[in-house]
Amino acid sequence: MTTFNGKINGNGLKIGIVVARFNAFVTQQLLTGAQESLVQHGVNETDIDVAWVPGAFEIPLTVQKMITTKHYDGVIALGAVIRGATAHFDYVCRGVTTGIATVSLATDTPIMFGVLTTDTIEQAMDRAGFKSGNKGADCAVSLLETLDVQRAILKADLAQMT
Ligand code: INI
Repeated sequence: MTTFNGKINGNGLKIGIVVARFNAFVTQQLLTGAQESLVQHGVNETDIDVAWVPGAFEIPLTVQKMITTKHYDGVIALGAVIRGATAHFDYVCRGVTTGIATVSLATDTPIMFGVLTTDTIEQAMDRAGFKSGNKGADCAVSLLETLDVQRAILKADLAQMT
């Protein structure tokens, strides 16, 4: 039996970040958290590219565009969808969640889901570094771990073939 574990090591990795401008007072905090955490774990600042989009609904297509360039090992998607009085919340949430999952599987590329979906502004701010952690920073660590565990699986597979 083999157990694969990923290490949190960003050396040599190129990372794309797609961030929604809607609720920017929250998403800017998520972005800062992600950038700081990536650099803290060894990613060069110059190897992190950021694309701003109008809202969370626009995230999946832009992530796909980034991945298509083949410049990035993985991508972090950041946004904040806050429930209002309309059903728009549900449509945007559904679009961004299924969109990101579809793009990740179709392109065989890790995409971290750093889109907050909350009932209130306070809940979103809490998760953006104001109280209970920063979802952007969490996504950075999750991405590095996911990339490393994939590397370990591929390495073991190659070793078996030789
Ligand atoms: N986009 C968000 O990122 N967060 C929201 O809370 C939000 N709400 O509530 O409407 C939102 N809407 C915009 C949407 O993502 C698209 O940008 C827009 O519909 C244009 O396609």
